[in-house]
Amino acid sequence: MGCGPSSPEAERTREIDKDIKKGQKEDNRIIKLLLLGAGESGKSTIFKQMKKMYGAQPTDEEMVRVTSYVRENVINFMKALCDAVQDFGIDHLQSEADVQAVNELMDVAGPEELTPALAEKLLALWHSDVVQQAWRRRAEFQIIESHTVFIERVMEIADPSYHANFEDMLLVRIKTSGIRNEALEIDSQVFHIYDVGGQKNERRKWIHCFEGVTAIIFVVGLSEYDQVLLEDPTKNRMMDAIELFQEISGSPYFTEKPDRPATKILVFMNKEDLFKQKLETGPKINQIPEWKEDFDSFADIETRRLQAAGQDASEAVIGTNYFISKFRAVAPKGGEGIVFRSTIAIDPGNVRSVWNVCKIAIIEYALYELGS
Ligand SMILES: Nc1nc2c(ncn2[C@@H]2O[C@H](COP(=O)(O)OP(=O)(O)OP(=O)(O)O)[C@@H](O)[C@H]2O)c(=O)[nH]1
Ligand SMILES: [Mg+2]
Repeated sequence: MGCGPSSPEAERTREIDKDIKKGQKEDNRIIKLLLLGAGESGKSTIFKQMKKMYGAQPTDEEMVRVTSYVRENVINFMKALCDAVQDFGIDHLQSEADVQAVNELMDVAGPEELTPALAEKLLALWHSDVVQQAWRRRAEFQIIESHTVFIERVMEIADPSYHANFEDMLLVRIKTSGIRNEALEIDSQVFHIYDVGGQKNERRKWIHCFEGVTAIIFVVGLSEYDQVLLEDPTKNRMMDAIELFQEISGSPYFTEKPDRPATKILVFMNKEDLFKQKLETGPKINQIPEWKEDFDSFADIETRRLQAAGQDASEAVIGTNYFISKFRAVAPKGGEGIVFRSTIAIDPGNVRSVWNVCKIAIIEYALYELGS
């Protein structure tokens, strides 16, 4: 090896090396963010909020689709309740008008059949004693809990002039199948955000987006501590989320390696609004078989800790901290470095304020830890 003037070949090699390095640097500047979590936890709702915040507005075509889905969601909501009334054997309490309304509803084949006349009957049915009895036992069957908002507004939704707005778009339930992604510019950084389907049969597809991930937002349905999976009625949803989190947080794709640091993990304890409502009116955490063994002892210690620190020791805070402790316990190094936040994905103000803090953590992590 000499130190003399470089040959044209050596010069070209140097140029190519420089180009590769530049390309790698530019690639590194792209922040790859995955939204992971079980089905119905709220991933797509957060994805929609992010797209809206950073300029990707829903198209007219999408809103027409949402309008139709809202109508379908409200029909499915009432059908699920009527099925439950029958399954629970509480139909003997029904009035003749209720029986007719149920029969009419069960014949409805599509969203276009939701007429104002049917809507009126559905609203009366929803407020009837029998349906409310079934509603109180909703953990025993599958229903989208947030769709009380739709049934209360069914007269407006059934009106031919109804067009869904962005709030409705956040509330609507459309199951994700496969992987969606969107490139968004956030604070001068390019984020590639991935939204995946969370039901069990969707999870095997996730691996296709596991390379080169900067950060993961793992979404948990906090209010689902008393519910079972749609795809497996023997499995408690919160327990499934904890087991899934154990797999993800310990996956070799995301843990630290000699040539790269670990993927940044944030956990959104979502559906805080439904969680608080459920703690007031539904079963308590210590009544659920999966949690009753150690919840009370955790709550005792946690209450004393929070009170001594002069902090909010409400049932919701203690419940949230209890589940956070379960997630930490299954993560590597006791969940060190993992950020937990309570969220309400259907509330734009809430998501914006939580995201404003989280995005800084992600960008700083990408810039300093990953050295891009
Ligand atoms: N009240 C309330 N409803 C929520 C919240 N987050 C999500 N939802 C509703 O819960 C339902 C499921 O949310 P999605 O965002 O579709 O859930 P997902 O995780 O994308 O589900 P998959 O696509 O099956 O994996 C929708 O009807 C949402 O509107 C929340 O914080 N509060
Ligand atoms: Mg989804």
